[in-house]
Amino acid sequence: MVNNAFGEHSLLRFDYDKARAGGDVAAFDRDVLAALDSHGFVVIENALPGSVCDEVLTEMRPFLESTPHGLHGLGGTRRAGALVARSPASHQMISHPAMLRLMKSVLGEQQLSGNAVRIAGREGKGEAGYRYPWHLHLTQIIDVGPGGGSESMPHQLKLHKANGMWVHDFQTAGLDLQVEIMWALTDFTKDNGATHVVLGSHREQPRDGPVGYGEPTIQATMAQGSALVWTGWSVHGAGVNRTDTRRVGMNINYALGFLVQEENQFLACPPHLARKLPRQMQRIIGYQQPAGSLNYVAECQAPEDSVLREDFDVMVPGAHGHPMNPEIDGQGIAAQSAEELASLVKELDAQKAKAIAADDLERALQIKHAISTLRRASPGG
Ligand SMILES: O=C(O)CCC(=O)C(=O)O
Repeated sequence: MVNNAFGEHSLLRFDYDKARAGGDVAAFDRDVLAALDSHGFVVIENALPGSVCDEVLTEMRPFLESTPHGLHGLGGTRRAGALVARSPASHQMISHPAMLRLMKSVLGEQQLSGNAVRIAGREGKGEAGYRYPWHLHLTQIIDVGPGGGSESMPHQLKLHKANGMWVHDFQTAGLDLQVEIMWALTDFTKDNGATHVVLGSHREQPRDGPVGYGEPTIQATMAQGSALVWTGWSVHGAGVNRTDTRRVGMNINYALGFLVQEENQFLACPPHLARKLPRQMQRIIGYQQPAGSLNYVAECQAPEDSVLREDFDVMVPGAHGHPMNPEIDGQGIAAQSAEELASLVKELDAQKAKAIAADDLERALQIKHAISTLRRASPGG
């Protein structure tokens, strides 16, 4: 129990496995929603087996290990995205039935206190037809390594509310715009940097006020396979990792989905065509970051630093092309010498020739991109 400027609050925990085994998933859904409403955060324990988390870690390891810490000013963390494309195992988290039901309640039906759906002169909570569309907003591994968040490797993104990313001041709009879920891919402990939360901060008035940032935090410890859920108004931030192992979380966020392009320009003019356009036209059709982190790609890159580049392939580890600092980040995919680079390139060239012979041009193109990424990352490449 915590007593702070927002009243008495607790970080409540509900066990998904037990609820399923007991057959009372509807009560579980109600309890989770009520806890999120009252306290701004809730933990769902045993949401998935640890083995699924291990699979995601295995699928994402090449991408994480070829990504520097602090890329794009994100401090003592390594971040890698594009999970839908790169990690089939992550689909079990992204489309987890309990999470999707919760998104329907919080985003679609605006069921949290004080909010309501307002569509075409109708207003209400959850009645048939009164639902906002919502969709996946972000998939991002947040990997806090040993020393991450300490003075020598600070988190630039300290305590924050996710809704601050939109340019419009939504605090009086009476809307829940997004929900964030932090899946524990490894155990989250006090020592390894479990997320700090300010319970009740989602109810601050005005909603974007300063009080929440000065209140005491508690850390949301949880076991691998659990998930911490919070609203876009809830104050939170990563902790400091004082251990020698990595704390790996996976943010899966969902947001309201109606202010999108009526004609989807990214599909109507995909990257291989958009690349050839003048920069002004690329920006007009949406290949740009309108504000802050909005519209980033994979490892938090701007479109012009990723999909608009000729040699970018989201499936190639290290395709972001940003240099690693071997002391902090490890070697990544870089070769250690000109000889090693030559031998790796020779091997990849042979694989490319085989792919071409088998008429697998997509694979051949991917290998071509892997070669150019390897060259960029390696000394003398
Ligand atoms: O890694 C965490 O525990 C939360 C960090 C976070 O929300 C962020 O930096 O965007």
